[in-house]
Amino acid sequence: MKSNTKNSSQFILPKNKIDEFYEVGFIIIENVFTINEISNIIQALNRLESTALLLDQGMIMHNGSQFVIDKHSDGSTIQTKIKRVVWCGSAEPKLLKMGQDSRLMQMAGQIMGCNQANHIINQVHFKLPGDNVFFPFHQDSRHRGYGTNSWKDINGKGSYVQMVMAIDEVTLDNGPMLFVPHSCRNGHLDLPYDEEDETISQYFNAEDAVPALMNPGSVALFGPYTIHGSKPNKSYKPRRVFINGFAYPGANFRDYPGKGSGELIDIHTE
Ligand SMILES: O=C(O)CCC(=O)C(=O)O
Repeated sequence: MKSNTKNSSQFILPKNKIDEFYEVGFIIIENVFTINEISNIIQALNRLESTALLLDQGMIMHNGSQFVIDKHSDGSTIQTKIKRVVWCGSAEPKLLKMGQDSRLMQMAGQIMGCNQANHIINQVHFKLPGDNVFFPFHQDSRHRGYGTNSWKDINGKGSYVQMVMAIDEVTLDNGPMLFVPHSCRNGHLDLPYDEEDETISQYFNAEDAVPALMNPGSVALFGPYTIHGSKPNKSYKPRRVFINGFAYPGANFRDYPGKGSGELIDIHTE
């Protein structure tokens, strides 16, 4: 078990924000991280991107992180699409430290009502211009294995929180995350993970989804049942996000890829 020590002052979420998290399904907390901290994260992301260019395609374990990469040739050059880097903090320890920063951990504790949490997601999405990376509408409860032996909802409220930190400015053009307000109220729906599957429209109306526009350093928080997705980046600038996910102790039974993933972390409130 590890304790989060960095920046150990109290970071308090107002009660109305916690209520909004459970009622609307997502909240955005602005300016959680400073521009200096974001610059440090960018240096780590640049190194991960350079590494990805040298790796084969597929799901490649490298330095304890899983790089998910597509490569294709356009005739003369090889194009690399980095879909995600899972448990990125093994290859770049600074990202593990930032992912367990006390501001994130304290928000996780206040939302889930716990003083420890399992850190199960520590991931980067690059979404570079022209890479056509997108994420079909889904609930994270599917990825966590709700309804199977992989997950037990211990706190009766989903037992999970995902936090997406904006590294670049997130605009309407660069593929912002799209959240369907109040979709969390219906619990786990077992949605098909496929944009083409028309049965998905019986569960929600994609036109209701709202974009999460954020400045670098802001963090979007959402629960396991909130329906969300994102479209490709149509701009000329990257839309990188750094994602961390925390489970209520005892909720998760799945092993996630990455050296050290799933660690139980103590949450200090002062
Ligand atoms: O990076 C994105 O746009 C999608 C992220 C996402 O779907 C998630 O964090 O569950």
